[in-house]
Amino acid sequence: MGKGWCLFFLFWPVAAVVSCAAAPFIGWSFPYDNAQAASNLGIRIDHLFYLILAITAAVFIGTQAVLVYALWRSANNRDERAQHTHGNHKLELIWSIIPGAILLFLALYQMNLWADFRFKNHYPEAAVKDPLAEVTARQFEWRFRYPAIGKQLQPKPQPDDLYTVNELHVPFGKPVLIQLRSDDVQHSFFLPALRIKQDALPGLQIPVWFEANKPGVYDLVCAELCGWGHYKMKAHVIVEPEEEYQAYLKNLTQQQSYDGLGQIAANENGSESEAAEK
Ligand SMILES: [Cu+2]
Repeated sequence: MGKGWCLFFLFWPVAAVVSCAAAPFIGWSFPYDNAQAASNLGIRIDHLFYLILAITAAVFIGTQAVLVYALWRSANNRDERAQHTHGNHKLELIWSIIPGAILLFLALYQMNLWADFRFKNHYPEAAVKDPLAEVTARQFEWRFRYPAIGKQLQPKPQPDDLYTVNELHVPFGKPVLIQLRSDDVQHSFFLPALRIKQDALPGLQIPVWFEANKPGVYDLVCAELCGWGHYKMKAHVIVEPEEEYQAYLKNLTQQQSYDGLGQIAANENGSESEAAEK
């Protein structure tokens, strides 16, 4: 193999490493502000991702360097013959034990995060006691049901529940829990900016908790191919301070109980927060 080919095979791993290293600076990395997750769990998940990325990057760079070295050496010395060996007990032990140890380390290292994320007995108590809303995925939209102000979310819909479609308001700085359901087929509740993803399964009510740590408007998308309209199953999650969230609920209550006569009672906070959204 000529030196040109050596350079060709050197170019691709270098291009891969450079583009990965540059990704966060040119917006190719995780979504939103400097690729930083908008939830506390999300930041921990990202740390885990970067740890695994660092380990795989070290292995990738090491193996590619050896490969290019071997190519370069054979290009320089055409007479040198490769040595054929068959089976090396020591080498096989080494390349079984090292990856095994790394996998074991990762498995143990991520256990706390996984438990905090997925085990119901690790969920924050306050959020479990007073769920924020019920989220129902259906072909092809997201429906949200909040309890009336001052009341708790009931498993069955109540006459004074508040409803919205494709817009979920969430206070930031405190853990919240939603009850996730599906009306028809399998969907997936995916908040990329918060690194939250949970399948919604017909017949099941699945609790999902998260703590948003930055105000903002974030995408909520369906991450499970659920039919022809899957692509348009997009909603927004508006993360805002607690007061604004309460004002929003107040406004929603007024709109929903409006009987069509006269004007909707003035609610300065509510109309203000609504205006701010637009
Ligand atoms: Cu879908």
